[in-house]
Amino acid sequence: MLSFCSTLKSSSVSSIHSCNWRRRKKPRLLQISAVSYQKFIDFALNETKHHAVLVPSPLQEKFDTLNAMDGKTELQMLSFQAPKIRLLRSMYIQNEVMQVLDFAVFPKPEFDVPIFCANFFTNASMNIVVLDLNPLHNTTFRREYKEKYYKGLMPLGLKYAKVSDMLGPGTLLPWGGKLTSESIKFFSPIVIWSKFTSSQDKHDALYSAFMEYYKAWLELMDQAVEGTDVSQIMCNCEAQHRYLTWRAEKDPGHGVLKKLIGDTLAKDLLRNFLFSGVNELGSKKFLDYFPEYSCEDGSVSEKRSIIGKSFENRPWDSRGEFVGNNSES
Ligand code: BLA
Repeated sequence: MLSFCSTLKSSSVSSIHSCNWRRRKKPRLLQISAVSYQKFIDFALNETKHHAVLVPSPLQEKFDTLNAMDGKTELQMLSFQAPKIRLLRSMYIQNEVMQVLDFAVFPKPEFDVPIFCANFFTNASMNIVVLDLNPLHNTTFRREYKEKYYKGLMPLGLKYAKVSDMLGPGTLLPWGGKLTSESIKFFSPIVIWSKFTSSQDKHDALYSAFMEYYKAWLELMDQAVEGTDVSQIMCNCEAQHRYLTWRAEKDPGHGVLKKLIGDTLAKDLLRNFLFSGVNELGSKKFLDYFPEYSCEDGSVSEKRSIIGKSFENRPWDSRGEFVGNNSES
């Protein structure tokens, strides 16, 4: 189903090669911005191999390389599984003016370890970045969960959230400002949420944060002990399903994906690759989890947020306690 676009690739490639000497140079915007998310993927896969035996996921066969309708954009998909990992998958999108990385690792439901989440969108003028170990359970209400996973990670979070003396004043990856209020519940106290214009320093800081966060996640995975309590496993499963349901419906990347590959393929990619498990891990629907999005006719509201945007500043203090909107005017 995903392969019909592949003809677009060959036509775009041949049109580039058939150009004559008057051809203008390809725009080099992204080379200037000094970023390539390929090395992030290479690092993560290499590092994972030191901790687990990765085998290709059954999804790999269907979701491989895809060429967008514009004939200029390539989407590269990779997916694996491992004894403790239900799905490790990455999507890397690139063209002459944009690069996107969506890298996530979902544990098997027997483990309550957080979900590793790296979402980076880069175009000529802006970088939009989310890097986190997304909690499976609410870190405000489930104190023991917060203690178990985030207490030890707070120094790492603070390192990237605070002024770095070594690298000059100011935070390298400053809080990105107001965001969809509903999203904050899926983030942990160490989330890096940032928006910035490209510079070598920022991209180096992002790569360094990615490496450190990923190593930290792998450590958690190494230490994780398989749960045996059925109700606990069911609880992990539902938490992951709720997360997948949210993202498959409301992730901010949908618009870009639909533009690149059309509504039908985008939906297929979202439900069967990026957030695979949404059809299998549970039977609840979006409105069962998020009834506030219900329209009068019973359909799901197209709005991304019902509450609106909030959290101008980081809503956690240095101990990882949620302080919400207190710091807002
Ligand atoms: C913007 N992406 C955003 C924003 C967030 C995220 C918080 C700011 C806008 C907002 O407030 O919603 C990311 N939100 C997340 C993540 C979670 C969440 C990771 O709730 C997890 C629970 N981003 C991608 C991909 C693309 C992309 C794959 O991850 C494109 C294919 C694009 N993200 C993208 C764009 C914007 C954005 C274009 C800015 C436009 C907008 O805000 O609508």
